[in-house]
Parts: sequence; structure tokens; C-alpha cells
Amino acid sequence: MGHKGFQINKLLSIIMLCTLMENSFKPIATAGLSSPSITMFKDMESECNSYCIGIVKPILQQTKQTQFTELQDQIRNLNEIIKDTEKKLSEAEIKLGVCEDATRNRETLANEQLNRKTMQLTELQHKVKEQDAGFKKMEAECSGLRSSLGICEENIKNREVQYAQLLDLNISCNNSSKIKDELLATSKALVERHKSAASSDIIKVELKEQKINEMEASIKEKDTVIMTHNLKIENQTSTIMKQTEEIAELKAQLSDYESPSCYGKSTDVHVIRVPGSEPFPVFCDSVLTDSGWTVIQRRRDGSITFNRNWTDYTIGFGDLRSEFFIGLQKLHLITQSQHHELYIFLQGFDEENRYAYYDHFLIGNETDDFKIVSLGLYKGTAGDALSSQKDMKFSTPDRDNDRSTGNCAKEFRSGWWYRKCYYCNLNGEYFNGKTTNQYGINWFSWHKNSLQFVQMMIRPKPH
Ligand SMILES: [Ca+2]
Repeated sequence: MGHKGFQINKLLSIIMLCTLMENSFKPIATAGLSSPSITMFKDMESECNSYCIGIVKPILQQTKQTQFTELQDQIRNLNEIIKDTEKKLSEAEIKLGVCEDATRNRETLANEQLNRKTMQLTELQHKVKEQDAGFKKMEAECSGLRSSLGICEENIKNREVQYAQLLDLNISCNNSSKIKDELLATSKALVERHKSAASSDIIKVELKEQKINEMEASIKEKDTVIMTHNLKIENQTSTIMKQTEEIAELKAQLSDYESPSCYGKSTDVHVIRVPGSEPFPVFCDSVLTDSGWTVIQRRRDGSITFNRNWTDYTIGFGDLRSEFFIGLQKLHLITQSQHHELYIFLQGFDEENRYAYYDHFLIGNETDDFKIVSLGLYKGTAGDALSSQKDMKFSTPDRDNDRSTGNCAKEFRSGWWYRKCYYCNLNGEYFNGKTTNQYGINWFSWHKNSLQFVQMMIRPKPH
């Protein structure tokens, strides 16, 4: 800086000198002087140098010194300003750094909060999912709490025992009342703390128990609802089963109503339907010989009389499960509806069984007085006692259709296809035990005595 200041001062001195010189010679120059004037100027210049410098030099030096001092001041001021500015700049940089840090911190905090909220949200979702499982956990916790309650109660008891012991100690430590008070205070505080902890646990357990009770009540309500529903379902199932049974029964009846014979039916009373008649009950027998027979007459104990009039024999009489005659009108309708065969089962009081079979049994209508139109071929073990009655009309005591001059039906006290009068009479009087009289149930081709059991059966002849 010193060297630079010196050069500046030197420059200033030259400028001042040249100014002085220019002002001294200006009138000459403006008067249009040329080369000779320049030569004169140079002379004056050297003269000036020799005179003026001696005068000006101290002034210039003074001036230079003053300016130098001022310049130095200015430089100092400038340096101070620069220092201030640098100081402010560093402060500003520090503040800027602080601000950036603060901004970064806030961003970090904000990101952390965001992450935390996201985690909380995820946790909440998990908690919601875990609530169902929470019930079981709660129960487990409750049992744990119950056991911890027990432990706490035991602790309390222990503490109370300790308290009592401490009281004893207190008595023995009368000499040191301060220690005693401290011990008492400590033990009381411990007891209070344990009591407080225990009561807190009790409250927790009570809350859990309350929740469990509420859940149990809810479960009971649901059980009641389920039981009600179960009862309803049971009732409905029972109703459905009853209805199914009824339907099956109705179907069986319907099947009976549509069936023209005992074919495929069990040994029992069934309903059949033949053309020209409403459905009517018959007794079906599938055990006496083979299956599908319709019983048309049975004698077994003499429980009813067969000494009956035309009307009774036309419509039938007796009990289908005991002694009965099916009725001539039905016999006519059944046997004319399709080809029927006839099976007569006979049993004596000596328990011997015989049978007579005819392969085409047909009874005429009432106009023909229900005569035996056809019997077909005989087969059997009892002998053919019925063929002698073929083509005979039916006679009853009140309707004499026989070929006798007398009244066979009246004579032999029954209805039958009498000729003059009979070779068999299965509607004769029932006699308990052996009798050879002609009024009994007779089949003379085999048996001379009245029979114990007779059953006449028909069925459509299998093709
Ligand atoms: Ca007669």
C-alpha cells in the first residue's frame, strides 16, 4: 500500500505541474504559434523546473503527505467495513444454517409423525381384527388376573402378617422411636401400595367379569333363540314326517283304489276296484298257499250264521277278518272282469288239510241268479265236489232256484248253488267237533264230517 500511495502522490505532482505550465503558455498557443513556440516552451519548462520545484516541492510534499494520510484513513475505514460485512455475512450464514437445520428437523418430525400415524392406523386395523380373538385372550387374562388376585390377597395377608410382626417389633424397639416410626410408615406405605395394587387388580377382574357376564348373557339369549329355532325345526320335521306318512298311506290307498285285485298285496284288508262298482274292501291272502288271493268266503268258528236270505247273500255279510261271505254281486263283477281261478282250502277237525282248485271260475249276474257259469279244470287233493253244482243258480231259503221239488236252501239252512240238493255245501251249519249229519259244512268227495276250517279264494289267472 505504501508503494502504491507513493506512486499516486508522484502522479498528482506531475499533473499539478503540467496544469500550471499549460495555463502559463495557453495565450501563446492560441495566437497560432507553431514549432518555434514549442521550443520556447521547452526552455520555459526547464527554467520552471529549476525555479518552481524548489517552491512547489515542499507544498507538494505536504499535500502528498496529507492525501496519503487521508487515503490511509479511507483504507482503514474500508477494511473495517469489509470486516463488518464479513462478520455479518458469517452471522447470516450461521442463521441460514440454523434455519436449514430447523427446516430439516421439521421435515424429519413431520415424516416421523406421518410414519407413526400410518403405524397407528395399521395397529388399529390389526386390533379390530384381533378383537374376536381378544375374547378368548380376555378369558385367559381373567383367569390370570384371578390367580394374580389370589396372589395379591396372599400378599396382603403376608403384608398384614408382616405389619403385625412390625408392630411387635415396634413394641420391642421402644428405645428407638424414630426407627419405629420410619418402619411403621414404610410398612404402612407398603401395605397401602399392595392394597391399592390389589384393589386395582380387583377392579380389573370385576370389569372383565362384567364383560364375561354380558357375553354369557348374550350367549344365553342366542342359545334360547337357537333352541326356539330347533324346536320349530323339530316340530316342522315331525309335521313333515307325519305328512310323509299320510302321503304314503294315501298313496297306498290310492294304489289300492286303482288295483283290481290282491296281486302284490300283503295278507290283510285292502281296497280293490273292479268295473261296475265303487272301490270296496277285501281280505287278501298271500300265505295260505301262494300270493295274491282274494278271499271270498271263510268258515272257522261258527261265530256268525250262514242261514241268511237272498239280500244278505247278494250284498255279502260277516267280518273280513273272521267269518264272512263276500256277496254274489261282487263275486259276479270280479269274476267277469277278467279270467279268474278258484282255490278252496279245507281242514278237518283232525287238522288234515286238502284243497280243490278250478282254473276258470265265473259267476253270472243277478238276472241269472248268480249261477256258476264256469269252473274250468279241476286240480287238487280234496276231490272235485263242486262240478256237480256247475250251471246251478244260487238259492237261499227265501229264493228257491234249485232243481229239486223241495227247497234245498231252506232244508239245509244256507245259501248255495243247490241242484237236488248238493255234493258239497260250504255254507252249511258250523258244528264244533265231528258230526256226520247233512246240515254241516261238507265236501263229500273227501270228507263225510263237517269241516273245521274252510276258505274260498279267487285271483286273476296268471297268463
Ligand atoms: Ca226247488
